[in-house]
Amino acid sequence: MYRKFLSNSIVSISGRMLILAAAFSFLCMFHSFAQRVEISPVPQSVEWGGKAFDVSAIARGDVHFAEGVKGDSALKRVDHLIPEHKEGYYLKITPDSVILAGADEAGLFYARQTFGKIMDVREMQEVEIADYPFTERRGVIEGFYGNPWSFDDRIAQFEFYGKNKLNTYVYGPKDDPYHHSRWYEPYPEKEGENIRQLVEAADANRVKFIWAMHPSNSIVSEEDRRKALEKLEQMYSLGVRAFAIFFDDIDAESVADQISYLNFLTDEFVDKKGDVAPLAVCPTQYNKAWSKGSYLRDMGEGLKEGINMMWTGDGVVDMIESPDCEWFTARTGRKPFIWLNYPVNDYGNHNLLLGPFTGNGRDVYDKVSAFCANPMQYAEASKVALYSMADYLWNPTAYDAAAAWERSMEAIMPGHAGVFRKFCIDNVDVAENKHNFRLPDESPEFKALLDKYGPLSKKNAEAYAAYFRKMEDASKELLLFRGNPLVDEIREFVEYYQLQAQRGLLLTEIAREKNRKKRKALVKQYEALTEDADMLVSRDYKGSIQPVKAHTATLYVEPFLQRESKRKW
Ligand code: 14T
Repeated sequence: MYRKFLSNSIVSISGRMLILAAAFSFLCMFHSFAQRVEISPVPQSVEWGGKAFDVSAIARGDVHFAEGVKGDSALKRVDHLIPEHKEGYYLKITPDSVILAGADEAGLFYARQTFGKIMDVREMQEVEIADYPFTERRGVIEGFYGNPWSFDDRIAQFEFYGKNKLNTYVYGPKDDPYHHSRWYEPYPEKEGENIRQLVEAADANRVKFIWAMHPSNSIVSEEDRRKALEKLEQMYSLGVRAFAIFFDDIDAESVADQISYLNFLTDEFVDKKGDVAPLAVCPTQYNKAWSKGSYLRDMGEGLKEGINMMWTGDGVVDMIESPDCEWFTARTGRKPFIWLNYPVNDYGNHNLLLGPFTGNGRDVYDKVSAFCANPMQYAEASKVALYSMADYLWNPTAYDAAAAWERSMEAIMPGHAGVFRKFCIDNVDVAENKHNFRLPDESPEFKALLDKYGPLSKKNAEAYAAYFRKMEDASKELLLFRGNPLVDEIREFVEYYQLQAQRGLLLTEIAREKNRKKRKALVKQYEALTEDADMLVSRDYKGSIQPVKAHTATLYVEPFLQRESKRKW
């Protein structure tokens, strides 16, 4: 609407008038932009208009609301505008009305999510949105080794998934004994009750809760199968209506036994219940590098229709491109249920993975049956990657990794995006690991300093010091937060980062200190801080599966500190 005005006015006038018109339209533009909100995932189509109404108009009852799903009589006039896509919606705000029209119930839910975001500002703008997801099943697979997420972590996640239009959650933390090592034991009363509440919270956010069981090789005997049915029955009684079976990370697998087990559970449980979704399975050969013989073909051929097979891509930790999916589908006759091993860090858990979400193809959305990310045991910190992934899966053609990453900062640390961003930019890479998976875009500004100045000297010390001061400022501000779930979760990492900044500052002082004795004293201080940093341990509480030494900025900053501190000062 606004664009039209701008082009009309420019054609009809010229010279000085043009400048005036340009200035006027610039002001208008500024005004209208100020009230726009950034909607994430980025909708398929958005047309902003002029001012609609003040939020208080809603409370006064001055705004007419029409909400519903396709077919509802109240939505007759906009019926043809609702996208013909599952989970799609049409949303329109005019000066006196709001229309929220879903293609289905999920679509209406997402229309409300988008509207909730638009309501963030006091003065709302006219807008017309037609939106729907490209990828049908989008979400998270809690499938890592180490401390499982807590109940509160998961509740917060589901709310986050609702907001970011993710619709799937797979429960399969390796270190929940009732999932893996003692899969055959029923959840005790309290843990069971927690699952029930989680399923409810997932439902309330339109998230499908898939509970996974990892029976390893105990799948053949009559007793094993009876126990499996009993366990699934318990989970059903707690509200679970979708299940997965994991066979990853075991040896001596028998594909025939696995097939017969899954088909047995389908006949004896899924089909008998009638309201349970088809099973999903994580095969033992879950990536291309590990696949050999006829395993995948056999499984694809032998499994009952509708059973989805999980797949991590060309390797265990690898981004997904459409040829990877095609390779899989050619063998199994099924679209892969992607298990993306990012931002999981259980194979390199000293590092947090807080960089942009990149590397997956824009054209995989219709070549997968689902796309789920395995996150870090740090649930809040995982939101950095998950926010962007949600955007990528919803609207891959418009996906801009850098822009999504920037937006995520404000969504995750409202009001403090800048300091959190500083911490994130220095925590991208996962350091050396057995999968040879590296993320080279860490600390780009520090890298630029290294390229420009090389080793520390009296002359360049100030340039390096400026960088370390920014690190220190960011860590100080973050550490002030108490009771913030994100900062509390990663506190030891932020403390390490602060000490790292201070170590860097000490080195720059050393480089500038003329007095040898004073230099020696500063080196002592440096060593003391390094010892303090080495003692920082995350997940160091009673009952922790495994404590984790916290490291930060390991790609360029830490190696620089270690190199420089070893010089003869
Ligand atoms: F099932 C799979 F798709 C999968 O990825 N399984 C595990 C998973 O639980 C873990 O979080 C992930 C990342 O470390 O990798 C798989 O676990 C492994 C992978 C290995 F290559 C465990 C040991 C390995 F040597």
